[in-house]
Amino acid sequence: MIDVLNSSLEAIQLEDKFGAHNYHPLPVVLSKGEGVFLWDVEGKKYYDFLSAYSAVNQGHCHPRIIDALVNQARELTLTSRAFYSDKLGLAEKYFCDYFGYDRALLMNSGAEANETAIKLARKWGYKVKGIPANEAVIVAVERNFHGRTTTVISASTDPLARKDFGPFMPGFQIIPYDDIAAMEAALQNPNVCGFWFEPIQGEAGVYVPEDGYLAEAARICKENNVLLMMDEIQTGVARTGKMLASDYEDVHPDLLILGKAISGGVLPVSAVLASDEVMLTIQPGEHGSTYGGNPLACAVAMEALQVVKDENLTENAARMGEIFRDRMERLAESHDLVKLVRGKGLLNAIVINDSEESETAWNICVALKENGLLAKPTHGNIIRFAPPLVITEEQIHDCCDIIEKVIDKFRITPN
Ligand code: IF1
Repeated sequence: MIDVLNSSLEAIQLEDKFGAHNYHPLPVVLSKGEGVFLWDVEGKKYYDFLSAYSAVNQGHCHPRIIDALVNQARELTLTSRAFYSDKLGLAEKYFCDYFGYDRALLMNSGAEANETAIKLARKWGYKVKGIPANEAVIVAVERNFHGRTTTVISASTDPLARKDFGPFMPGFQIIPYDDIAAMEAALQNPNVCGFWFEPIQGEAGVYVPEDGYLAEAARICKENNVLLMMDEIQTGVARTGKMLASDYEDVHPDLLILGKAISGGVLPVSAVLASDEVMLTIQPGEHGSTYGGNPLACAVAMEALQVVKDENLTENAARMGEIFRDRMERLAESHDLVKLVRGKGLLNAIVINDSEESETAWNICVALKENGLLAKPTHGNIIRFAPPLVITEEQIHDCCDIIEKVIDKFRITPN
């Protein structure tokens, strides 16, 4: 018997009583989404400025994507890869044509796509580069976020992501982000098979590297016969004002790692794209997943990506992002509570002028919620702002008005 919830409070109490406490959500219970808007159980309307961490770039419940889901769901949802389906080949070709690669391997979560990329880089390292067995090294960067599985967190530098989850997977070397000299040095090691990073570090607080970093990273990888493994799970699919953040510097990653918005927030789809040389190092039976590349995921992903092109979401993200950062920069000039704004396209964050340990960013987000805008702090005192890319100029100004009104009235409560 499926119970119906009568209030937000009841929903929170149920999760508190029956669920794992692996999150600390903002106190709001959502029951409906459409475009840039969300509604809570009591019917209050909000602007969504998180987009489910950039998974809902096309806007909530996009009609074309929902239709693709429903139509396919009525035909065939899952066969497993033990048999062929009539959708996987079409989706693989669609992905390859869309992003310019030879081959695609579809998985489910972003963490799984990163795990797949690690396995591909290692396999290529042994079979093509000739690295001695079990000696392959993948170089990653400080403050990375690539998911929550135990191999992925083995490369994390975040104590919260690692504490009491050891022992960890060997074979990772960590260097500073946005540091070319450190990368030149690390990739001299002939056992390095991959350099693995995000073109903009989302979770860390929307850290945008110096211009030229992506191009330099690609040059150094090429010179050292190392695979460039780019995690575009959060920055991809038009979020930063280009289809991929890599496009800002015309970089073509050897391993392109995608997730989140490739399925428009409808169901989990992730993918790794690569050349024949890299992808064909994996033989039948060496990798897989029950739901990976299922017909439903394929139908939804093709429509979700087509919507991005048909609705010019890349251009809109670039234009709306300019307007947003301009208004936040003016806010930072007039309020010492806001230190700075940074980001590209519609992946932005403001840094609050208070200690990392303070509750200020959280309290500002609670006040924003009360004023009809949903956002959430990331590490410490940084608030990420990432609305769906379908947001209009009028709506972005409306949201900036809300943010300014909240910051204007906000007073830091003394500890
Ligand atoms: C959480 C963060 C964002 C990602 C990048 C891989 C993954 C993610 C660049 C893994 C996922 C999500 C996970 C979610 C919160 C959110 C998040 F705060 F955790 F880091 F967006 F910044 N690469 N990010 O951003 O993809 O397995 O989740 O599908 O775990 O709390 P996933």
